[in-house]
Amino acid sequence: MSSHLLAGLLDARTDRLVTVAGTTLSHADLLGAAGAVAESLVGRQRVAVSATPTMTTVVGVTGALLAGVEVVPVPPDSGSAELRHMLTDAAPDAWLGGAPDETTLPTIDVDEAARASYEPGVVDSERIAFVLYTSGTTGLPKGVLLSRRALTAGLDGLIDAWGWTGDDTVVHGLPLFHVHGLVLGALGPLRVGGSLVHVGKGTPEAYAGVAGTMYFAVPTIWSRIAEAPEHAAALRDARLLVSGSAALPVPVFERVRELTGHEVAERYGMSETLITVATRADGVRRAGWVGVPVDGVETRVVGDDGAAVAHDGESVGRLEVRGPTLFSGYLNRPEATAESFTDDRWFRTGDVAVIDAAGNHRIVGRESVDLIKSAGYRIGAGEIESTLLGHPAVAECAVIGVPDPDLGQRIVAFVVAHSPVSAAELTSHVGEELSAHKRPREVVFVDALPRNEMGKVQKKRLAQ
Ligand code: MLC
Ligand code: AMP
Repeated sequence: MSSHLLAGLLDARTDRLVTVAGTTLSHADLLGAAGAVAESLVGRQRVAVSATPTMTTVVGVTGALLAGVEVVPVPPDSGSAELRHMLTDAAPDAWLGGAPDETTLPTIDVDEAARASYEPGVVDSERIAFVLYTSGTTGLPKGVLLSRRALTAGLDGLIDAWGWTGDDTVVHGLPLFHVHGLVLGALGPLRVGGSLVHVGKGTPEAYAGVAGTMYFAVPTIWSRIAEAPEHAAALRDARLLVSGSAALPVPVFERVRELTGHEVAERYGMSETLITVATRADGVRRAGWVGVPVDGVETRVVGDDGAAVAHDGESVGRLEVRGPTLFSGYLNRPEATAESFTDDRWFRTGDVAVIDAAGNHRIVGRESVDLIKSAGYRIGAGEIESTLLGHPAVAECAVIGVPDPDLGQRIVAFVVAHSPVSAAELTSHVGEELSAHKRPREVVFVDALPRNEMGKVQKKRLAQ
């Protein structure tokens, strides 16, 4: 395959189709519309895109990638504080496509009907393609800088692992502002030259309504499919069902197998590393295991002392990775970037894992209780706590993720209030400042938070 990130799209085929929220363009037409966007981006360095699940987003992002302009995919439901942070930190030149009402930046139109014959120039592979915002345990979300080299290597690893070709049609309903939906789910088909159907919202009914060869979903969607036999049956003719972004529960793997005849292929990754470990289409599928390193990636597990842990399928350690799929650092955060690597340049994932002698990986959990995964979204407890503390009625608070059969973890906030306030008011305060999926599902009012002698909140006791 050509080295261009969008190699498959550049073939401009008329029989490969991209459908997003009911609008369909052939690769030839998408290339024409994106070429017009690329022409309008001359002189721009970095643009923000309100990443709604629409064709406008796909055309806008594709145009920026053709032009070699950096994209900041902004979650469309971002609250005011989150939006302000991203715009200040990333300082984009303009909005591409629709912009939030309160913007003061110039906007550049995206016209899905435009057709330009744009000749993409050569773009340095280390040039940044995306600034993807992702939560840490504390503080505001960090901008993960993803180069074209990382995206190309990450997609090629999966193309190899899954025998993914231009004959495949990918079906999914994932958000277009994170790695899963944006990189795998949108750029993947454009790199390989295949078709895509984005169903809008990831419901079992929507997945069942489209005939595809590969279905991508987070465990929450698989678990809902496992509870909808009439829709699950529609996936029997697929080639590959893929799960990622959080752990797929073993009973869900088993139920999906009963209903569809397929063993879901799990893969593991992060915003900072892209997908580093994947179950191969022609490899072993084991419930609870996420596969082997993709081409070019190396992994290791280390103990508390930093020494390597045996790859014996049982010994647990901190997972570290290295390879060409890794990010280029956090935007404006050199210390955070440096801390995320070991002295010998392995990236510390923060996940705890087991590796067996054949190189298969099982993700056991996360090191920090302050990084929550809910419905596949990565959410920092610290960010929600700071936001709650910004409400005048809140004196103290602690946020945890508690196990949830549908969401993996659900966000629960423990609050000490010094004046009367309802749970609903606090929940909507978080939604207005941050975004919808960061809202606590439950608010528990307490007289005091459990603390140790050092004054630190004992989150494990709260979870009990
Ligand atoms: C949610 N709701 C609430 C609420 N939270 N209402 C009140 N209080 C709260 N705290 C509302 C929602 O707005 C919604 O309303 C309804 O409850 C159901 O919400 P939900 O349970 O969250 O479900 P849903 O909206 O159906 O979405 C589920 C989902 C979605 C799985 C489709 O969460 C999703 O797309 N997740 C994917 C995240 C993802 O892509 N992660 C990848 C990160 S990249 P209403 O009115 O709207 O119905 C990565 C790398 C890798 O991790 O390895 O892939
Ligand atoms: P994000 O940065 O949103 O991409 O989230 C990355 C995190 O998601 C990882 O550090 C893991 O904790 C989690 N994750 C991704 N894929 C899997 C998987 N297959 N199994 C378990 N956890 C996963």
